[in-house]
Amino acid sequence: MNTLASELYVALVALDRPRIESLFRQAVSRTSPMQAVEELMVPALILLGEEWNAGKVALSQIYMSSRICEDIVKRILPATDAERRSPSQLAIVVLSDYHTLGKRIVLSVMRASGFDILDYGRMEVDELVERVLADDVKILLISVLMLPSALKVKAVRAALNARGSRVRIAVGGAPFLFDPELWREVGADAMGHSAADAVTIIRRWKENRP
Ligand code: B12
Repeated sequence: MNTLASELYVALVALDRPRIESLFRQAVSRTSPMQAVEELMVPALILLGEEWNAGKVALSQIYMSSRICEDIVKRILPATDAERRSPSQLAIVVLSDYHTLGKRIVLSVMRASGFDILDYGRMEVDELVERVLADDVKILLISVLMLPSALKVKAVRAALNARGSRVRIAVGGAPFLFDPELWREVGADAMGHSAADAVTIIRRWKENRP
């Protein structure tokens, strides 16, 4: 897997779509689609972000390579069906920023694990609060990758508390990985490092464990 990961990184930097697809297929044949995403794609994208920080790759390369990854994820992980008929007490959202890949992966894994979950797409604080109240959501998953967006979770929590909602909030994404105490500071009830963590947290809460 390690060799595949470094080859994938090189292919992503070169925006070599056929090579990316073929490396990804090899990984899937060795493990599972989800493991290939978590163990191959996510680390490669994080490394790209670090290289961008260090001025070694351009934002356009990150943009294009993440679009290619998003296409692959769309094809290999279970489709997201926003129009579910039965009411759900679970919802997921990207708060404020435009980094959507993490949410897509978490959503796919949740649905693949049998959870009926509403997909709110991308929302700002006020709209999110209204939707949570209108849908009577009991568990809200928030994905963010920018620090300013992470800090807005505080406003979501405060507005929901003020309106009497007892929704439980789980958060995930880069700012919470960079600062392990941030999730508590913004008033979330849990933080997950991966899509698999989202499933563990929700199972725990559904069984009324803290
Ligand atoms: C790809 C990428 C982009 C793409 C996004 C494409 C897309 N459709 O998503 C593009 C090029 C558009 C982009 C733009 C920008 N980006 Co950007 N981007 C990244 C990068 C390299 C990878 C993100 C990614 O897709 N990772 C893969 C996904 C699958 O991982 P993930 O989201 O973390 O999700 C996983 C876990 O965190 C977890 N998870 C996620 N959500 C949740 C939720 C719950 C409840 C749970 C339990 C788990 C969970 O499960 C997922 C699967 O494992 C990161 C680097 C990094 N370290 O994250 C920078 C990064 C997030 N970007 C950054 C910045 C600054 C920007 C820009 C401002 C750049 C600019 N100057 O314009 C813009 C802003 C866009 C905006 N307003 O939102 C910074 C943010 C810094 C900060 N602290 O705020 C980062 C951290 C780069 C860096 N090191 O500086 N970016």
